[in-house]
Amino acid sequence: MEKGKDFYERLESKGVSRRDFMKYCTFLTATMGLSCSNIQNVADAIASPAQRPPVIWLNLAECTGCTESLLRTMYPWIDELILEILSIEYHETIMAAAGHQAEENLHNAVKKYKGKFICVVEGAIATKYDGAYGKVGGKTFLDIAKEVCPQAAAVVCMGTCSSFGGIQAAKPNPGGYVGVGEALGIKTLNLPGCPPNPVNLVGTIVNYLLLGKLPDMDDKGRPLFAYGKNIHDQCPRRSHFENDEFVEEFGSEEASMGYCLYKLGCRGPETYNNCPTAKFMGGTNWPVQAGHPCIGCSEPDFWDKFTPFYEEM
Ligand code: FSX
Ligand code: SF4
Ligand code: F3S
Repeated sequence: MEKGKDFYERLESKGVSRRDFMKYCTFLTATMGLSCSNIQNVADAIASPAQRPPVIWLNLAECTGCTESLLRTMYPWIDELILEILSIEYHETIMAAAGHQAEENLHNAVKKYKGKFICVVEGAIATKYDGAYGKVGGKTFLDIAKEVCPQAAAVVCMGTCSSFGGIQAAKPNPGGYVGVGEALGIKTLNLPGCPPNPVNLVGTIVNYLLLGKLPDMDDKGRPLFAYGKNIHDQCPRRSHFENDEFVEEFGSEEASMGYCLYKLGCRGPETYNNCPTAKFMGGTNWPVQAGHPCIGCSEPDFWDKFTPFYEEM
């Protein structure tokens, strides 16, 4: 039987052609830094995964922008894709259960998939006053994370808040908010960005499905395929104050999109992320292309380190 036949039929019933899906896989393969000979492997890993890793998704102190960015991309079928490759056992924002039933679901999922599930965390954790600054269902975020994260096969932090504390950790930070790794003293894979780019979560998961391990990371726990270069080194606006190499590399259309925003406070030179190549909304645009300086939203402590925004560094 053709690999993933049901999957393609389901996509087609949503108006997504196989061609659209392969275009997405080509984009994903390039984003993951793999050669194009892997496109079919990437497509197979999504269409007919050998295993669907169970996922428990926690929402702690955050604005839910991370889930929004995941579910509201230009691809109306990305939710389908995510649900195809992952087996989401618990997700506070998208599940139907509430109250005691939700608590029970979480407890049961942790017990059933102990040592096997991926824990995706959105949001920071309050550490002062026994974590009293952040609670859900009568339990502190700190206690929930302590209960769930150490039982996981891997902890993936989605967004700057869970990775490094984010806006909750900005001065004066009365609740003592920090990222998950720091709060629990564990190693996490971090996908910072406020919000992060969903393609980097999909890339991380596909890497796990293809190779059975998490991607290589830098000293801040960020996957190198996405955070290995700074924004400035990949920015087409550089062509206006540097050299013509960018015109050659990106083409004259990209290179003519406007002047450098450094004097308007762009933090691209100090920010590591793949926004210029992965872009947002299904690859259509990213802040600097839209005319807004990069505010460094994926860097640790960016609210303290990079404010006031719109002022030259
Ligand atoms: Fe933080 Fe995410 Fe910014 Fe918001 O969950 S990274 S405030 S986009 O929602 O955590
Ligand atoms: Fe660098 Fe920002 Fe200028 Fe782009 S707009 S070249 S990232 S300083
Ligand atoms: Fe954030 Fe800068 Fe990218 S503000 S979204 S890291 S361009």
